[in-house]
Parts: sequence; C-alpha cells; structure tokens
Amino acid sequence: MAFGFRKSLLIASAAWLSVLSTLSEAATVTYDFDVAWVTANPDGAFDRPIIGINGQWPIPQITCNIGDRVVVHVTNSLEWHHPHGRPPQVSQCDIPPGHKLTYDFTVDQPGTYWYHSHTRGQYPDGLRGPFIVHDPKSPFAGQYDEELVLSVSDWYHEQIHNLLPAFISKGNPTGAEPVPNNALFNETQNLKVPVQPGKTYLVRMVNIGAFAGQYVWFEGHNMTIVEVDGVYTQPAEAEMIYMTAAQRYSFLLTTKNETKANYAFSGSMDTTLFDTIPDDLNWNVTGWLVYDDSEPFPEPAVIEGDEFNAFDDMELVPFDNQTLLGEPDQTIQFDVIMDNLGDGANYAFFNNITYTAPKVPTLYTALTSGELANDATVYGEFTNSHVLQKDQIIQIVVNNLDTGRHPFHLHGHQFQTIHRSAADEGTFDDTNTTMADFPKIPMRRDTVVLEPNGNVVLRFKADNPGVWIFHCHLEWHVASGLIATFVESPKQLQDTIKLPQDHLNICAEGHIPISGNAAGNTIDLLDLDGQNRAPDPLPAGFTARGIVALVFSCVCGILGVVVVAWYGLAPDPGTAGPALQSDGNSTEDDGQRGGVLGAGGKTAGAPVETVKASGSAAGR
Ligand SMILES: [Cu+2]
Repeated sequence: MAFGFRKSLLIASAAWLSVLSTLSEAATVTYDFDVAWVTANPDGAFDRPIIGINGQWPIPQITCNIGDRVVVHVTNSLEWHHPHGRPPQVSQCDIPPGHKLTYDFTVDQPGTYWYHSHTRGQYPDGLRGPFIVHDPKSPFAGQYDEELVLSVSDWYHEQIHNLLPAFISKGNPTGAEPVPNNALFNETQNLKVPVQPGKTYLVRMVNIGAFAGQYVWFEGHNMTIVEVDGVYTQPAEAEMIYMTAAQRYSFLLTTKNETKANYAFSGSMDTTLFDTIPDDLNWNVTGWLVYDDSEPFPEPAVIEGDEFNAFDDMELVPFDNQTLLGEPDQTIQFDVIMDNLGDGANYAFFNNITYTAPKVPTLYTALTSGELANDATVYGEFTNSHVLQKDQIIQIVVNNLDTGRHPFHLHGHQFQTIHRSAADEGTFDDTNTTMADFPKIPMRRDTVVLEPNGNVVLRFKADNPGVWIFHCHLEWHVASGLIATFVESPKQLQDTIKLPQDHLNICAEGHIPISGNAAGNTIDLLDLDGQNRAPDPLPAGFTARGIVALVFSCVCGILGVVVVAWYGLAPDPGTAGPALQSDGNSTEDDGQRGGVLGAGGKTAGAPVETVKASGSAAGR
C-alpha cells in the first residue's frame, strides 16, 4: 500500500525546509497508524470488512497547523489474499504486509485535504480520511465561531478487490464502472449535526468518494465559499455546490437565530456518471442541522434532473488575486480516450498511452539517472512521463474525447484553470488565442471537472520539485490507466533528496529495484528492454464497438438457448403462480428512486466532529 497525501510526502521534507526557518513556532504532530481490516456497516445494509486504522473506522482525522512537521508511522497489517492491480510506483514502493513506513513532512499550505491509499483500490474500501491544516493567519480567521468537518462519499457493498478484476476484463468491454450502492455523509447516513443558533460555522467539506460526484445543498441556509482545494477565495455565495471525488470546499454557514426547526442537508450522486442505474439505488444521502433534538427532522426536498443548478467554480476568484501566468514554456496536450486492448478489456488513455507502472518507482529513476533524468525516455514508454524544468510555465490542455465527466487532479500544485468548455464543445483550439482570451485572475485549485466531449486548459509554474502525477480521480480510471507523470526539476531532486532507510527497506522486502530506468536497467538507461508494458493493441479491424456487438450477439445467442431450455424445463403455469406473485411485490421498492431520504441508515446519529476555531490539533 502507498499513501497519497494531498501535498508531497517524502519529497516535501527536502523541498520545504525553507518554510521551517520562517515559522519558529512550528510543532511536530505525530500519529501512529496501524492499518488493518475491521468490520463496519456504514449504510445499515450489512457488516463487511473495511480497512481501518488502530481498530477504528471511520479512520482518524489528521489535524495540524500550517508550518507543523507531521510524522506518521504507518504499519501495514493488511493481509492480501487476492492482490489485484499494481501499485502506481511513483514516489515510493508499496508497504508490504507486516511492514512499517514513516511519512515525515512539513506542511506549508493551509486548508482542507484528505489522505488515502493509492494502491489496489484501497481507499474505496475505507482507507480515506480528512486532513485539516489550520491557519492562524487565514483571511477569514475571526469571521466564524466553530469549524465542522463534513465528508461526502459513495459506498460499495462489494469489496473493491472483487470489483476491480471484473471491471478490467473482457467481460466488460465497454468499461462500465461499478455503480456505488449508497452515498454517505461522514461515512454514515442520517447524520445529525448539532448547531447553535446565531453562529457562523466554517464547514470544511471533502468528497472522499471513489467515483460519484455529488451535488450538496443545505435547506434554508446559504454557503459562502471561502476556500477550494487549499486556495482561499474571495467570498462567493452558493445555494448548491458540485463536488467531484477529491474536491474540497470550505464555506461559511450562518445559523438561524431561533431553534424552532431542524434543517435537512443533502448529497445527491451525479447519476450521469453511471452507465446503469440499478432499480434499488438511492443516490441521495441526508443529514440534518440540529437546532433542537426534540423538534421533527423534516424530509428533504426532492431535486432531480435539470433542477440541479450548482455553483460554477470557474467564477471563483483566488483571495490573493494571483494574475494569469505568462505564456507557457511548455504545453502538454492530453486527449482522453477510452478504448479496448488486445486482452479485450477497456482501458483509459492519455493520447495513445494507458499508464502501466514502471518496475522502478519514477522518483527513484529520477534520482539515479544523472543527466539522463532530464530525458523522459528513462521513465518508460507507458508512464506518460514529462520532464518539467525549474520555474517553467506549464500549460496542460486536456481534451475529452469520451462521453463521461472526469475530475482531473494534479499532485504538488494548484493550477490556474484558464479555460473550461461546456460539454460537447470538442477539443481546445488555440489558433488565434491570446492572453486576452483568458481570465485576468483565473480560478485556482487542484482538482477540476472536465465535461463530456469538452476541454480544459490549466497553467502552473514548476516551482515545487518532485514527481507528481496528474490523473483522473475516479478510482476506476486510476485503475484503467488515466495517469500521467511530471518529473519536475530532476536536478534539484538529485541535489536535495536523500531517501530514508525505511523507504529503501520496503522496496527490498517487495523485491522492487530502486535504481535505473523504468525497466530497472542501470547500465544503458535508454534501453527499456523488459519494462512493464500495457497489453498489446487489438488486432487490426477490431473496434470497441465491434467487441460490444460481438459480446452482445454472443450473450443474445446464449440467452436464447437458456430461455429455450428454461421454457422446456418450466413446470405448468398453474403451479408457478405464488412465486410470480411475490416477484411482483418486489417492484414496490422502485418508488424510492426519486426520493431523497436514505432508506437504510441504521447507523444514524453518529456525531459530527466539532473543532474549535482556535483549533489546537487533536493529535498532539
Ligand atoms: Cu475518469
């Protein structure tokens, strides 16, 4: 397993030392995490194994102040009987079962983050939690009384290591992603959040889900957005926000002056992401702002289809008014494509490459290839690697040639989103485009929605040396290869980073090479013989549509045979009567599809964690 924190980990300790010198009151916040399976039942359906920490689930929140050093000792007590999917091998080796690793880094940016595993679909199995960085110098300090941390997420009844192999298989040639079974607030349903009248709360929301974007709104209350993905914004009023997986919003919410009623708040999963909508799916989750426990808990209003009118995050203005970065030194274009490979499974591609983990973690290749670290070839043919040089202005153009929405996330930077098309506007055309066509003060964040058949243009300055991935944050598309790698300032990395011994130890335990190119070749770094490869392309003439047609006709054929056999074997219609009747009753559940209220919810009432605005860190 490998953790992904929102900002750098290991690399951070080297790159951010300068920050420490300016923050004399920095503390060290230490956590000991033993990661192991526990049993839990977040949506009231049934108990299932979930990945917890120190025997608990939901897992603990990490809390610190800006400038603090955060030390997390992780022990991996997970037993993997069915390992599926390769770890991404970007900046570290996987932690083998039974082994420990320490993450030691200094936090240099404030805001709302989360931590999660980026290995083998572990985060949708529960290994996901908020990571809050308090900032005494926040421009909004003093404008609120208390903080609330609120996660929204999706939940699968089936474990991810069972769903993954079926998702990427020739049995699923269209790449239909598994549809979640439920939505959750703070990893439960029917959440009750006690509030005081006449107070202003800073609500820190984070979508820690695997797949579903969610519309979120509070009945009878407005949200004043003040932060997105760690970037303070000019205050912006919103009635409803849309949060993709991995996005964060902080907003001020002022309560009523009286306690006569309680108010529902809702999350509603973006069902346009789902290829099918199971009959029993309730895509909504409800919580309540509780003014008075003895008052009723009203049913939330139903919102459907075109009624979803979420705040457009392109309208946000960063609080620091950072202006449009200059003309790019390097423009990288990624066309998003879903297609089948020779094994019949469906993969996700940037241009013609579906990410395939290198044998040597990319950071380790950067540290051990000398001058050739500047040549993207050494990082392998299937990693979508690009080398960024210090202080270059980088422009990323992402064209969506797919019919689905994708949330793109960049590690290590908050990018300016200088253009985003509506759906179906096609690829970005930069002929005749000048600086004047872009906003003077662009919206900045680290995870942005790309609309179906649309495009987005991002810009950032390469001022944070590291190995950073750029990827779709739908966990299914991470697994099917929608990842690119930026190797930023490899020379600085070589000059500043010394790998801790425990990081090297876990590589040795896992028999992962720690030097050389992506193929592990340490002699001829341009020879990639033996590198991990994506499956071969389909034979000429086979298209995704052809496969679908083939599978469909096979299924129809088999179905035909089965129906004939079943018909032949069926008892007389008269004797089958009672069974048919009971089937008919089960369709009553369909009435729930338009509803908002969670039906399961036996775990109702788990209290929300309340943190005082002054916020001494919980983990100290
Ligand atoms: Cu995606």
